[in-house]
Amino acid sequence: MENLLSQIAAYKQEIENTQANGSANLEEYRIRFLGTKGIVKAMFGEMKNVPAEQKKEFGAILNEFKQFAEAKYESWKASFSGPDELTNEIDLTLPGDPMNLGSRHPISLVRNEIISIFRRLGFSVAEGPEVEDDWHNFTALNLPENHPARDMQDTFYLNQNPDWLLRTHTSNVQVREMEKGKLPIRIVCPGRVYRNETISARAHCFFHQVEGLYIDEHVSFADLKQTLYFFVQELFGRDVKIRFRPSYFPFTEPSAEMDISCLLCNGKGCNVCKNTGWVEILGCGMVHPQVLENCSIDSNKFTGFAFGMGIERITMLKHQINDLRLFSENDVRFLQQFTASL
Ligand code: 2NM
Repeated sequence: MENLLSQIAAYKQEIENTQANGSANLEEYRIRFLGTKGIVKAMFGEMKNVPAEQKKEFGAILNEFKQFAEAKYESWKASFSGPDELTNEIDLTLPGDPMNLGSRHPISLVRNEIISIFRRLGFSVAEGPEVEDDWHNFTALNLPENHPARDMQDTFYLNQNPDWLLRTHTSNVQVREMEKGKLPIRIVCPGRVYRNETISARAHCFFHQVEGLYIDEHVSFADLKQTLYFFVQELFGRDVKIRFRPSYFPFTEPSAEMDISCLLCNGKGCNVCKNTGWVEILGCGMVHPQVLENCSIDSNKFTGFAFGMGIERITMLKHQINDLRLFSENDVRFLQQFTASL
C-alpha cells in the first residue's frame, strides 16, 4: 500500500510537470495515463493486492488520481482549438505545389502582336458575327451576284436559310462599322472565317484573319503604303523590304498584293520564297466608292484604304511551319513550343 501511494504521488508529479505543446503529445499522454492499457487502469488493477481494511481509502485516492489525470487531459485538449491543432500537422509556410499552366496558341500570339502594332497607330479592335447574312458578307462589298466567291463550293450556307452563311472574311465587321455612320473609322478586325475547301497542308475549312480599315477625308494610297510598311517592320524587323503588285478585289480599287523580302534567305532565294526572294503576306487597296455608298458614306467626301491578311500564313512564315493542319490538331507537343510573349 505504501509503495502504491508513493507511485501515485510520483505520477501526479509527472502529470503536473507535463507541458502542453502539441496534439501528438496530447495523444501520447492519453495513451500513457488514460488508455485501456494505461497507468490509471493499471493502478485500479492493483486494488486486488490491497488489504481489505485499506480498500476504501485506496479507492478514494485512486478516484482522485483518475479525476486529476482526466482533468489535466481535458484542459490541455481545450487549449488546442481547431486551427492551432492543424498547424502542428501542416507547415503552412511551405511553398504551394506549382500549377501547370497551358500556353497560348500560336495563332492567338501572332494575332495579339498584329493588333498591338495597329493599336499604336491609333486603330481600335472591332468584332462581329461569324454567322452572317448575304448583304454584309457579299452584296455590300460589291461582290456581284454571280461572282465565283459566292459559289456553293467556297461558302458554307445554312440549311435553314440560304441567306445566312458562315462569313468568308471579316469584312462583314467593317461593313457593319461603316453602316453605323460614325467617321472617321480606324479599325482592325480579327476573327475566324470559313471556306468550303478540301483540307490539306495548305488549305483548311476555317482559318483566321486580321483585316484593317481606315476611312477619313483625304486618305490616300500613300497612307496605305506607309501604314503597312511600318506594320511589317514592327512585325518582322527593320530590315524587311516591301513591294506591291497590282491585283483585283471587288471591294477595292485600285487593289494590290504586298510582298515582303524573304525572311529565311534574305531575298537570295530559297524554297520558302520559291527562289523569288519575295513572299506574299497581304492583300489591300483603296475602298471601292460603291462599297462606301452601299454603307451610306459619301464617296465624294471620304476615301479609305483596307487590307486583309491570314494569321496562319504569317505564323507559318514566322515559325517555319509547313502544315496548316497543325494549328487545329491541338497536339500539345506542337502548342507548347510557343511561349506567351504577349
Ligand atoms: C482584303 C484585301 C483588300 C477589305 C476591304 C474591306 C472593306 F470592307 F472595307 F471593303 N474590308 N477588307 C480588303 C481589301 C480585304 O483581304 C485580302
